[in-house]
Amino acid sequence: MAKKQKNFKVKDLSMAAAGRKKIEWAESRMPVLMSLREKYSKTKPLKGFKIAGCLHVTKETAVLIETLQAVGAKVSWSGCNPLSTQDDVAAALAKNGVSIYAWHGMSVKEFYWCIERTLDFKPNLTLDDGADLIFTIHNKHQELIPEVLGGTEETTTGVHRLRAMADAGALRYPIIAVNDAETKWDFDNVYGTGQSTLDGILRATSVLLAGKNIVIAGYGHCGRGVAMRAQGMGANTIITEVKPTAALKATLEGHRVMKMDEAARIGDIFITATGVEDVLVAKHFRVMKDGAIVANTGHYDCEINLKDLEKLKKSKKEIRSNCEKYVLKNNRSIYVLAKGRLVNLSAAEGHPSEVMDMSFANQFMAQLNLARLAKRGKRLEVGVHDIDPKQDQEIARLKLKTMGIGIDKLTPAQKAYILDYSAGT
Ligand code: 9W1
Repeated sequence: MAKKQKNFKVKDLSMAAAGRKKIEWAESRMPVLMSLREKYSKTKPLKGFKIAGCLHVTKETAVLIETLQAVGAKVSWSGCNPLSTQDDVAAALAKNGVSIYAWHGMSVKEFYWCIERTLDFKPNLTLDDGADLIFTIHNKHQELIPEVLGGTEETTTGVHRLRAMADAGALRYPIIAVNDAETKWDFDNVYGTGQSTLDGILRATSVLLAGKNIVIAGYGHCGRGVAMRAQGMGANTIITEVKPTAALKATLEGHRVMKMDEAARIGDIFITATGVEDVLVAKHFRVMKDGAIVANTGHYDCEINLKDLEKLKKSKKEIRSNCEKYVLKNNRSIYVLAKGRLVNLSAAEGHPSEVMDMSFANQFMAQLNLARLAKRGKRLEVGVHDIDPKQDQEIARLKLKTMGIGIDKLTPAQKAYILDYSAGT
């Protein structure tokens, strides 16, 4: 008798029970996605569809995957970052029949091997975070393209690259840009990063935030979220910026704004959230107070120039997990969290499940829309499409409902008033 081929590869299947507990916890915090699961598991609108996904294998992603399965889809999956896979979650998914290829710490070669394995069942829908799956299909497996009805993309970076690809005429199947939903990017960046960054700093240090001078470099969505939460914890927030309108906004939202050269002297905790390199360099480290803590929550790990700090140091040691103490030649100490990498991912658990609930509800609905069109014999035009704005509002409405919050409706008279241009003043 032929041996049944194993259709997954994970670190250790015996971790499945621990992973299952994490997934159960996430389910209890993701009511929108769970309500969509319940609603559509009766009609199973994804029956007959094969979805290949490439997205961080986390407890939240597991809730998305099992929702897709519950409404009839066959699913294969790989992680979109070699370091973001939670091995226990991957084990739980493998045990539950997902063709999953993901383990923490894989090599780049293994990363692409995993993506290819998720294509073995010839998917008709793709779900991406960073577009690697779409790129692999376009570059190495063009024979699959006629079968693919469309794909969805989770991130800003992925959407940028896909738009460039579409402009160059190289994109060959339609994509829905999940990132551009307001219930995705706005909530991820502001409330997701805001809380998880402070969470990471607290797990790595357990310091009191109240009364501290917390310097936040960058007042984009992420910086604004971090500043808002730090303020709420009783910190004295200081913002550094290069953009006049952002600096003005920060000022009017109750933060002090100053140059980094000045802030470096008075900060107790520094958090970079700019997206550019060399925000904190030698001249800043030299003047920092003894005991200053520095952390990064921007996408790249070059915002804090650790090479400069290495040159200034007398000694270095890990004093807590994710916390390294540098003693400088001037005898002052500076503590660097998570080696300058994203502190919210390294020292905490990424965005809270409640935030991922909305992002993944958008993913789910976008996949459903692609399938619905296909069943009517239609397909979106090849190109990058926005999320339906009605869907965006619907997800926000569902989220409010799960929180027990009711909102008002415009009366017909109010609607008419808005559209009336004859009244003037
Ligand atoms: N995405 N489920 C690490 C997350 C890595 C990660 C990354 C998230 C989620 C930013 C997506 C060690 C979760 C994710 C836990 C974790 C992301 C990179 C999520 C936040 C983004 C490069 N980017 N994200 N939860 N790793 O939180 O899917 O713990």
